[in-house]
Amino acid sequence: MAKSQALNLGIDGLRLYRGYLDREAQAAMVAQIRQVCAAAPPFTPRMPKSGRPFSVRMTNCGVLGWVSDENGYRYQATHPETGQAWPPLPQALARIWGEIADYPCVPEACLINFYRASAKMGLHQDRDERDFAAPVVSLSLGDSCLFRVGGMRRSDPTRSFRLDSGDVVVLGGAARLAFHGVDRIYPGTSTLLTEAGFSEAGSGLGRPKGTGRINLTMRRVTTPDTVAAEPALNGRS
Ligand SMILES: O=C(O)CCC(=O)C(=O)O
Repeated sequence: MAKSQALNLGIDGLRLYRGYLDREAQAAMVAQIRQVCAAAPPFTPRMPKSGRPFSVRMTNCGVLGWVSDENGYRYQATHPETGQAWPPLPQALARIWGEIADYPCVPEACLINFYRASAKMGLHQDRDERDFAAPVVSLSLGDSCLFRVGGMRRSDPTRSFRLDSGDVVVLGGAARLAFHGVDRIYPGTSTLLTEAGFSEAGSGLGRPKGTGRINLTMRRVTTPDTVAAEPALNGRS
């Protein structure tokens, strides 16, 4: 696995690790995501109240998964369509968290977003978790995107930068509740998903087969009652 130094972009609490995963590790991660999709098929989330569909498709792994529909945003232990428990968090993802989250407990949820060429994600805060002391750790795979991040208020000034396949972003500390989103995908900027044979049918990604972007965000949802009872994952020991 490639490791890289965190870049300081001048946003307190935001760390960007360019090329955190090398190509081989990215391909191995895509293979793991395919297995997650086989057990927990991607679904189209809907906006609370209006029921308007998101442009991204989603699934989850971990003990909890994030879902959205007419009843609101929430974490739940089961897939909204199959009713089955989410598949476990792959060890390779838990390892990344352990190496850079600087938090003593395992992530409980990993939301997996599938972006086809035209998909985007509007500015939002990740605030459905109870424990904001834990960061959100996000891995990009496949086509590059333009990522935007602002402050604690939607109206705060924002900055945009490109995220490429293998990059990892940590939103922690002062940036934990920063508004952020994805303005656009740059189609055809990566061959990762094509070469990994990622199936369009499973992922909901756009044509040609395998293009698009996958984003994984690991989150701690609940506040740990007894930190000592949790397996420590800090890779820096
Ligand atoms: O796709 C990304 O890079 C961001 C995803 C995101 O903001 C989210 O899942 O809350």
